[in-house]
Amino acid sequence: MDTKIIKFDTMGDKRGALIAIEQNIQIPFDIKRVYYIFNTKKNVIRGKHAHQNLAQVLVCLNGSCRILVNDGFTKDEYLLDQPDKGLYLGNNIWREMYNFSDNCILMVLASELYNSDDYIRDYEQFLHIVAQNNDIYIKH
Ligand code: T46
Repeated sequence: MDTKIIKFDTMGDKRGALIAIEQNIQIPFDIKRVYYIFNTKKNVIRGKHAHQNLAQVLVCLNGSCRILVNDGFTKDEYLLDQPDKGLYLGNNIWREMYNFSDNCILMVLASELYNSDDYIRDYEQFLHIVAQNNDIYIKH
């Protein structure tokens, strides 16, 4: 699966901690966009889509949340609960974010500008695209 955890070095001194993130160093792409998700209500599931041409790294700056990832063959779950832990997501990964703590701030670094046409929001269509990409014949 095209996902991985990236650990960031924490620099610090007696005043506190600092993490620096640079494109093509800690992040394996040019960063074209940054957004952050916060004030997410309890019991809400966000995401529920995949991207065709977008790499992203998700970092929980405060609080915690869980991320389900699914490449059409296997599923995995990550807990993001530390600002020194990033979750890299490549193309064609179905993602669902849930269990947001009240104080959760989820920052996302993205390889492309926002493009609503890049989203695959239908799960059956996602499975179909994954099967096509892997030359798997789908019986109807
Ligand atoms: C993803 C997960 C991790 C914009 O106008 N520009 C943007 O850059 C983004 C990301 C969103 N929006 C608008 C589109 C919607 O009207 O913000 C609203 C909420 O977006 P969405 O429902 O897509 O949010 P999530 O949390 O379900 O998904 C987001 C990203 O969209 C998605 O790419 O991988 O976070």
